[in-house]
Amino acid sequence: MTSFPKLSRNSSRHQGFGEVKEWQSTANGLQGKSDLANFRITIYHGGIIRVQASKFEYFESNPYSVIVQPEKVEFKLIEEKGQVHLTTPQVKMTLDLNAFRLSFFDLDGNLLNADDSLGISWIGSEVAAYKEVQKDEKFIGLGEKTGNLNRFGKAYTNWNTDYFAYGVGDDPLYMSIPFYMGVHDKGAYGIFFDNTHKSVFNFGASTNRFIYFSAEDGDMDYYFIHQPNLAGIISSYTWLTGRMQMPPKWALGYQQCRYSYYPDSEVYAVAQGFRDKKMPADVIYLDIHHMEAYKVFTFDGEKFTDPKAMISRLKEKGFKVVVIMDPGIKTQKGYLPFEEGLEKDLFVKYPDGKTYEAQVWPGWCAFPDFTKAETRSWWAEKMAFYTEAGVDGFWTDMNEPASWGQFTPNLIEFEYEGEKASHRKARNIYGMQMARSAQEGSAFQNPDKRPFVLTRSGFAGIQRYAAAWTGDNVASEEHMLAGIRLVNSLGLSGISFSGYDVGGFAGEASKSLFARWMSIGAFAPFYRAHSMINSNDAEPWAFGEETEEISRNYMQLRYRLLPTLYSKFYSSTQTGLPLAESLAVQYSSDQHVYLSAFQNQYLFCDSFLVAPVESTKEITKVYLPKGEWYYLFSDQKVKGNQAVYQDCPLNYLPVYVKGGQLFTMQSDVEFTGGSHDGVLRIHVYQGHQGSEYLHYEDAGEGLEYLSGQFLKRKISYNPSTETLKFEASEGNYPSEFKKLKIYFHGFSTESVLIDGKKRSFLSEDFAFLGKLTEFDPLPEHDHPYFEIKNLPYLECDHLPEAFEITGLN
Ligand code: NBV
Repeated sequence: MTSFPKLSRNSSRHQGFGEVKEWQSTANGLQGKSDLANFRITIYHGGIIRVQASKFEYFESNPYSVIVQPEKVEFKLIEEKGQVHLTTPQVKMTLDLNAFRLSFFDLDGNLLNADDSLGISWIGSEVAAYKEVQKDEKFIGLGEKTGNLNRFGKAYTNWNTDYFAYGVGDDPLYMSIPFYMGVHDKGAYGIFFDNTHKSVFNFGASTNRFIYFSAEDGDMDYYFIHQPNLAGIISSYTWLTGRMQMPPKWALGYQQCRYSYYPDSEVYAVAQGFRDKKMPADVIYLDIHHMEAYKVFTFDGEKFTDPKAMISRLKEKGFKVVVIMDPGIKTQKGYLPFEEGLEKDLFVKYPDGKTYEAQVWPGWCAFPDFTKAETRSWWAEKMAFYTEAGVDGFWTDMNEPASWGQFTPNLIEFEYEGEKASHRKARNIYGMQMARSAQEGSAFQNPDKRPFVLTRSGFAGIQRYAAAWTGDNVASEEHMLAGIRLVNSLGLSGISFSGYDVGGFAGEASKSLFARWMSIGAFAPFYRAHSMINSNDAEPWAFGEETEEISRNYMQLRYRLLPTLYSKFYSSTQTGLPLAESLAVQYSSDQHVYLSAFQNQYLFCDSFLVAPVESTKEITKVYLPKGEWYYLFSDQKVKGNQAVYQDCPLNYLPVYVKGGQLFTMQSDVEFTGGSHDGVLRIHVYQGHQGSEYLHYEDAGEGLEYLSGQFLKRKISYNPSTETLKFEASEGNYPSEFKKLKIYFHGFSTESVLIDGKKRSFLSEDFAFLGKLTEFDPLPEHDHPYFEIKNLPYLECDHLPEAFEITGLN
């Protein structure tokens, strides 16, 4: 197809796509052109249609985010009265030929999404798609964006930015995920705008006509996704952009960070602190002071005289070590990484070939061009420096990339997989490619181990390479809640493994704020406390006894829940669905979930409804969607579809369990690899809607699970047949749990049949959290304590064969 750029002297005016002058069907869609531009529509699978439009002959595409090719799909194309109708097994699309206007419908003819009459258009190089707003439409997602769950009325920019101590409404932050979902009465859909330039999503700020998304340059290139529900849309989005790989189990444990722990004696002391205080923990971080003059791939020889010995001593205590890696390479003669990078031509350059330099921690630095395969392999080789010392995980920071002045000149050049691109196109992808290099480096150095990478910056698809944290938050109540919304929003956007700096990075947390943050963090996919240089100590024992005991309680609860967490992480690697899931996913048509009073609530690991609340509140309102709910700590049963008042004393975070669900627990351990008592506790909750739970085990590290060394077993509770069914175990990994102890919550029967044989329940008093020591002699200051009295249970062997428990009512 030939079409040429239409250059105009007056490029600041809007140029519409114009009338489609010709079109043809293709193997998986159609393509055509107007006087101004070309378009191509490609069916990726029944529910995914890609829309591309360009003023140039070739369509540009992002080589980094989408990892699949279009599937073969049966479709119909008809031209009728100036419109082309495309029908796939899941969506109908109409293209208005006189103005290139697209509308998407479900197969029943319900309108899901339609272009405004301004359609796809340009202002100079800026390209935009203008869309109608449907009645009561909600807009959710867009990854690491502050603000409300429903983004209607606000505009957001995607431009990866280092933003120390950002405000809870500020934008943009470190990571860009140009994917959102629209939800309204007629259905839901997702749009992934696959353009790495600076982009804008305006959901109705300063206009009542439309919403739009636009990019400074590049093509219009978006994927329209339709599925019957939001979970299906998120799964489709992660089918396109990939899913998290199974992390090592230790990464699910508690992690302690500080800017910075040094020297080595302090690192030991902190690690030992956890063991002495009987607080389970798995990871300790080395922030930038581990380096000599902040130079990556060095250790400060005075602060860390023998890093290898230090790390091996920490390992004996059950700790893993994660080190920070910043991209900036000091431009110092004789510093090998700099010399090598220059010699091998691995750095970002000015267009005239000179090395681009900017200042960061080490002083003037060069920046590895991670959009170049050679640079990624070189970085992977360099990482031997850390892995040989025994380092287990990698933390990529400052990879927006950040530099003093925070204003990178746009003309600098990146390889962009051979295409060559300026900073305008490469910035948003840079951090993701650094995280990729870290993951590939970890795998290259330790081919038998699962990598763990934590990243600050990223773009769509980052979930394939790294976990994410929300950067430099502040020790305040509003930040604690804002972090939850950020994590929930990341989950809506394909990034399951994320968290925030518990306690707040900048500023000082009060005792109560820290305690509450530790409780909420126990219900975050990534659980790490971190704090800033020159601030007070912020380990969980640094805030006095009450905070210490509350923190310990929730850390222990997290570790006892590891069988659930690990199983749900596995499921998320298969489905792409979040571990911390905004209520909007399962209850998208319930208006309450979008209200500011309830928008922070989320389901954690499918079973737990967490209602985060400030530490200053004693009572809060919780919205319980339809169904039955149990207050976790007392088993009190509450009907759904209503808001309830819930006491929230500092030692009890409002958490409810959804009726009909089940989850698994183990006995206390010191760290994820520590030994437990070999009994898998299963908690089943009576409800009208049952559930299916996939129990998953493997060695926790290593890759043997990919060749059969796993154990998978479906456990399902069916209230209509009153059955709890254990399907036969699959896989070759022998269970760590030899016995089962099954707790029955909310059931009235006193006995059941196991494979037809009658078994009477035993019972015990059960508590999810320990009792706090009463430090205050006045009884009115006592902390509440909840115990579930006479909780019925049964014990049996954990045999791999299928069996059934019946008579559950
Ligand atoms: O490496 C120091 C910090 C780090 O602790 C923090 O988590 C990052 O977000 N880093 C930013 C650079 C300086 C922050 C003031």
